[in-house]
Amino acid sequence: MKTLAELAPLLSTPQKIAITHHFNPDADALGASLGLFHYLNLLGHSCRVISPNTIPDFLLWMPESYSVLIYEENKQSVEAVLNESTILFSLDYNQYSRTQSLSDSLNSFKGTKVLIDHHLFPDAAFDYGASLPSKSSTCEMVYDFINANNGNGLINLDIARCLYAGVMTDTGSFKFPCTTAGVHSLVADLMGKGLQAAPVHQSIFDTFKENRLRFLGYVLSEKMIIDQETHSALIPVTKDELNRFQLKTGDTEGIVNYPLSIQDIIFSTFISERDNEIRMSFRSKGHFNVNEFARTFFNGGGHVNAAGGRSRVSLSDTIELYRKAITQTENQLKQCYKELV
Ligand SMILES: [Mn+2]
Repeated sequence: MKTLAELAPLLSTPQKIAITHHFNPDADALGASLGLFHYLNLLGHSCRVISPNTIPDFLLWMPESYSVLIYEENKQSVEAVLNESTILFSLDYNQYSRTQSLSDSLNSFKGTKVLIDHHLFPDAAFDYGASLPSKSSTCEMVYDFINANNGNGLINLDIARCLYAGVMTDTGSFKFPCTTAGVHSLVADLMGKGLQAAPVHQSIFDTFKENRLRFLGYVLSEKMIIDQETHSALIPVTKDELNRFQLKTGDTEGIVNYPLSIQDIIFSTFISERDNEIRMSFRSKGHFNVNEFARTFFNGGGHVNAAGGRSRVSLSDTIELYRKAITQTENQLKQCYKELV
């Protein structure tokens, strides 16, 4: 894979560009896509953002989110855009399978394939790009890319708001260890260009419907299981409970983080029973590697402090597997706890 810097000559003439992100886009995936979209358009390229599936409501404020093509709703238009594009950007994911049903079309893309991502283990399919786990977010990498191309002067409020959203969410509002001095410099630079940070924060975090907050109250009060011995917490929820509170996709987002606000808890797991599978989210504080935990036990992965996984057995069997996994990692959990305090 060639570096992003080597892409510059190709971008010196107007190109048709398709920008994609992973299934179930979050603020980093969509923010990076639209931030790059606005920037490349300013350079005279003709761009389209393609999302594998629908964009959650709390991200629809992003400038031009309504122009994003949704593959699941508009397969023919997406195929047409991919056919006429010369460059394909993959943002916030590094394996085409992360786009689910879109992956076949991306795999057979004939033009130049570019990767900008911050996850581990990139696929060999990309011609140019980088996947840097040391970076807080894909939005930070898009910002770096713009700067490396001497484009900082082109960063307008639309770009600033999109990029800020991804950096803010992927750093847990600037509290995760990936919040480097560089991240704060980026924010200072964007604010220097007129970015209002508070409204971005509000549009993303203060958008709960009543049922969602009541569900949060219910699970924290009735479902959260704390194991002080291993410094871990588990929240399992059934399909019935999700239905009872009429939750929509994305409504359980963030619940996994709450147990980490308890003193001495360094590892948190959220398990939810969905239509065809059991979904799992993992979060940790300090050195406990949830990417490794998810990979080893639950066919998943992610980052050191945030990862996801899945299970094809029943909810109760999954909980049983989880308990076995905790037993196997107990010493590691205790060691990581000691290092933290
Ligand atoms: Mn990300």
